[in-house]
Amino acid sequence: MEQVAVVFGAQTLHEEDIQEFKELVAACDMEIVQEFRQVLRQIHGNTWIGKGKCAEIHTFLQAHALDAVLFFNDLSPLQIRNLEAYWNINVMDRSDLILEIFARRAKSKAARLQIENAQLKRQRSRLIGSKKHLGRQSASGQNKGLGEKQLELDRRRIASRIVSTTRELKQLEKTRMTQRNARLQSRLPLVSLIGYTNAGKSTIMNALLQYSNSSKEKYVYEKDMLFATLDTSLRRIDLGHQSFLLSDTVGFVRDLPHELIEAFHSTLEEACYADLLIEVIDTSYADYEQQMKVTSDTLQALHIGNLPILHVFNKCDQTDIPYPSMHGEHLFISAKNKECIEELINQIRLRLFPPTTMVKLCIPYEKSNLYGRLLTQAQILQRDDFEDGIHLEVALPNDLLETYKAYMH
Ligand SMILES: Nc1nc2c(ncn2[C@@H]2O[C@H](COP(=O)(O)OP(=O)(O)OP(=O)(O)O)[C@@H](O)[C@H]2O)c(=O)[nH]1
Ligand SMILES: [Mg+2]
Repeated sequence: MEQVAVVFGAQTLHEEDIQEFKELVAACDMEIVQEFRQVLRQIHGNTWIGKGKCAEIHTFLQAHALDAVLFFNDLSPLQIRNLEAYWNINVMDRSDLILEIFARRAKSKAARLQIENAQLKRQRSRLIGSKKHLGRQSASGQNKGLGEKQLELDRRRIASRIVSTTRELKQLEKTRMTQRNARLQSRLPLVSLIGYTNAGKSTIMNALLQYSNSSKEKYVYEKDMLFATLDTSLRRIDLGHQSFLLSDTVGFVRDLPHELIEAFHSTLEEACYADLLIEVIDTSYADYEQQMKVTSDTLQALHIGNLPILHVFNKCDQTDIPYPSMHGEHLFISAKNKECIEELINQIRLRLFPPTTMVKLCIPYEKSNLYGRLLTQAQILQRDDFEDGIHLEVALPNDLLETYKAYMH
């Protein structure tokens, strides 16, 4: 396991944000050996933190062999380069850390390519900065040819890899589009689980899979860890004669690196076609309202803020809130409780499937176009052909009862 030091430097430091950052470090499988904190009166352009703190960290690093220093905030390419040169160690900021979590643990080909692409773009922006830096160095006569040649080689390598990953991603997008069209033709409605990381999305997906008696191989990974899920999974949920598709995907976190929002866009595009979004909220977390704000801001950034949404306040077993209970569009549950999952299913059913009544119809053969229409509007449970026409047993949406009244028998 890599050993790292962490620097918390900001004008205000909130304990929950510090805790969340430590959980991100753990999700990247790194061990924090030392923490440094500094409440900054002002941000220092070259190094973010002050001179004295830089020197203190330098002394610490000389006495301890660490793998990296992580910053709680984002840094500019110049700040990273200055700090790396001073401390002679790998320096990562918050965005680097989040991208690294994905790079280490994402499994699907699309997710891996998206992250590689995002990381390459960050590397490129750092190289652009270092041109000036090397320029200054060469003016004083140090390593002129060598540094510039290496820089040029790095730049070319990165540029060509960006081109090839972008091309591969486009190809994968085409495949996904074909799959999506097939799905749209299947006419199964799609429900997408979204929300802040660690809210319980995957746990809810597994509970719904269990409810619909799916085999255990279909279950997804759930764990008390930030970014436990890094790839999208799509599963079919069968409820007697009604079915829908359910997608589980990456959770959100505050201040996502913008390269990652871009990468999320294609991962989350499935959600753009959802008939219903289920936003899962960790109600046991003190500041869950802030997390809801992050989710709604991310949905806006992805242009899917206007889809129908059911808010599911999860983990009520760790609060005083009674559950299951429904208040407007807010459902309070615990994913670990069977009665709650039944109530969730009820709420999904109400939103996806209009209420129906079982009726028996007789459609004369000369009205076969009516039969064709019925196939798209209602669920046909039985068909028998008699002399006077097609006899059907149908689950008919209530708003169509009037239309087919003349054919009931
Ligand atoms: N007490 C309690 N724990 C829960 C509940 N729902 C989920 N958990 C736990 O919360 C942790 C996170 O659950 P996940 O389902 O992995 O969360 P997620 O939203 O998929 O998280 P990411 O994939 O990281 O975005 C797990 O340890 C679950 O067992 C609940 O209703 N009550
Ligand atoms: Mg998950």
